[in-house]
Amino acid sequence: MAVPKSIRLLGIITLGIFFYLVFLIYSAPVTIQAPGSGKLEKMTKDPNLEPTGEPPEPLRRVVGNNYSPNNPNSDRINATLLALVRNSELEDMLQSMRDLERTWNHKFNYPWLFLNDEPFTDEFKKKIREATKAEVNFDLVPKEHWEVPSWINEDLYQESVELLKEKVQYMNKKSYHQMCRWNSGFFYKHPALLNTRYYWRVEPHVHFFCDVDYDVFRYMQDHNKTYGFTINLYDSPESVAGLWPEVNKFISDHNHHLHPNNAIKWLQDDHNRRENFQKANGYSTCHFWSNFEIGDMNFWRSKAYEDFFNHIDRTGGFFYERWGDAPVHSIALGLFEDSSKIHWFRDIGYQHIPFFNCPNSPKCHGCQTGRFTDGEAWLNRDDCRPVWFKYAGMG
Ligand SMILES: Nc1nc2c(ncn2[C@@H]2O[C@H](COP(=O)(O)OP(=O)(O)O)[C@@H](O)[C@H]2O)c(=O)[nH]1
Ligand SMILES: *[C@@H]1O[C@H](CO)[C@@H](O)[C@H](O)[C@H]1NC(C)=O
Ligand SMILES: *[C@@H]1O[C@H](CO)[C@@H](O)[C@H](O)[C@H]1NC(C)=O
Ligand SMILES: [Mg+2]
Repeated sequence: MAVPKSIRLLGIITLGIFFYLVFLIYSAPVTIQAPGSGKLEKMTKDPNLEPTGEPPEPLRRVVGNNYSPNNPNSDRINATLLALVRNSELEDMLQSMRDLERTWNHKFNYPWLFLNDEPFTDEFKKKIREATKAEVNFDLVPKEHWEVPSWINEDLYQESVELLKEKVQYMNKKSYHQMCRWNSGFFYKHPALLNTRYYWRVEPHVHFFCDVDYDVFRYMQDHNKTYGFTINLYDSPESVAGLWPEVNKFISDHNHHLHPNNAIKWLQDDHNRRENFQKANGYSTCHFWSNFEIGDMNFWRSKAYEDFFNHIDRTGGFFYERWGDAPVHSIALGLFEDSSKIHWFRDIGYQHIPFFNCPNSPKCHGCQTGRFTDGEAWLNRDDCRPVWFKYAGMG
């Protein structure tokens, strides 16, 4: 049956408009605005597109055998690679290790420490040991660091799960809440870490893309850095709705803990993602993505952080909501630390699904320069780096 010409034309125009809209949505994710949100902050140019080299000297490099695995007088400092991981994640852990050993640790041979709430299997230990020539240690998380604290009411937890499970990922997975609480307030208290100052947190199933030819721990120490990150994100506001009000209570009683050069403006930014700020009751939800961290545990061991952690822990928010260690760490750093001591490791190419840090450097292979996500286009809105750079700079 012949379709009249006018109808055919209408069809073509409708299709045309449809594809144009699809094009708009996918070609310009950074300018998409949620209803009611303000204008999005825009970096004039993504710094990952600019040629990226090493951070400033002094940098400590391999010379002769100064970083050999068995050298008792090596140039290594008081630091370790650190992974909390389950036996079932062996293959994913090996993949992360292979990348980090290839790009960095086969040169510097820092020890690895693997922690677990259950004993590691012999197979796990054997395969992990084979993946590095550096020292490897395995240990259990002490029970009292992992178990659900006595003040958590099981019925209230179950009710909270029912309320939030549709909106908050992992809400119904109790071990995830335990893991977040442990990463917030306990990892640096592990007996095997008491003589260690710096750590590099490594998760299973992450990627490292760029050769790094200096000792990053030494960089932290020589440049007085407390914390290094690669990715800076917005969080799901429903997971932390009650956190900022508790932070405010804490601050009003402990004003003296605030650092004069803090980054509270980053934490309170309401410009880009106004709906996050509103749902999180005054917190931008911006945070350092903590599956990657290079840090100085003396910060977590400070009086300010201990007081802060105890305050928020007592409220039960790690269970009745799903406060993550990333927002908890980030809020503490943003309040109690000099923001110039927080370093963006722009030169460390990194991926944890679904986000990347991929600099423009001949030392990088296997990631697409400047790509922020390989997930859905709307995930590009989750980049909070512009807000961090605006308030704290790129140091
Ligand atoms: N031993 C142990 N490790 C866990 C548990 N839950 C999470 N982890 C570890 O905690 C980190 C974060 O968990 P992951 O599943 O990657 O969460 P996601 O990255 O937020 O999706 C990873 O290093 C996991 O191996 C647990 O119950 N036991
Ligand atoms: C390593 O760091 C820890 C924590 O800061 C400290 O107690 C310890 O004395 C340091 N050890 C060495 C050998 O520097
Ligand atoms: C780091 O701090 C020490 C002691 O406060 C100071 O002497 C040194 O100059 C600082 N170094 C840098 C690179 O800021
Ligand atoms: Mg993970």
